[in-house]
Amino acid sequence: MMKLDHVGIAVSSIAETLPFYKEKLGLALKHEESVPSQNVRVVFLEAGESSIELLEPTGDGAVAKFLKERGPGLHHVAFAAPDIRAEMERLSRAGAPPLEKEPRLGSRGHQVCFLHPKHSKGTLVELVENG
Ligand code: CMX
Repeated sequence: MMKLDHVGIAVSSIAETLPFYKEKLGLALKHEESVPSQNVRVVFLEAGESSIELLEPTGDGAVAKFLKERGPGLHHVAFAAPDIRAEMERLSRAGAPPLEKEPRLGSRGHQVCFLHPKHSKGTLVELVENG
């Protein structure tokens, strides 16, 4: 069974959003990073065995486009894939090929890939190899 790794939320400003998650909900900040290849700055907050990722655009890219077209909110759900290449091949054979042919380096130094929202009828899905 796939485990939820994190939920990604697109925000216009991490600084303005963080107090809600940290102070109102009481979630602990566990990681922050800039991902220049995606033109985003991200923070991860601990939520049990999963995390909440806040993504703020630092330039043109998927998150900036998402915010412009759809506004802030749920951007993707990410599942842990202990063997991401095997999972990508399995999904391709099952008719839901990832956007990438090969896994690529994502935040926290993990290999990642994405599945277009058309496969899930509306939600962008990420796979993260973090073992
Ligand atoms: N969740 C749900 N739907 C989304 C979406 C998202 N995150 N992003 C775009 N869409 C929708 C659009 O609103 C549009 O819907 P309609 O057809 O109903 O208008 C449709 O998907 C458009 O799809 P598209 O024309 O194929 O492509 P886009 O240029 O909008 O790009 C996507 C969409 C998923 C292919 C692109 O955002 C992508 O490659 N994402 C993967 C990489 C990424 O998101 N990186 C940022 C996170 C990095 C990180 O976590 O570190």
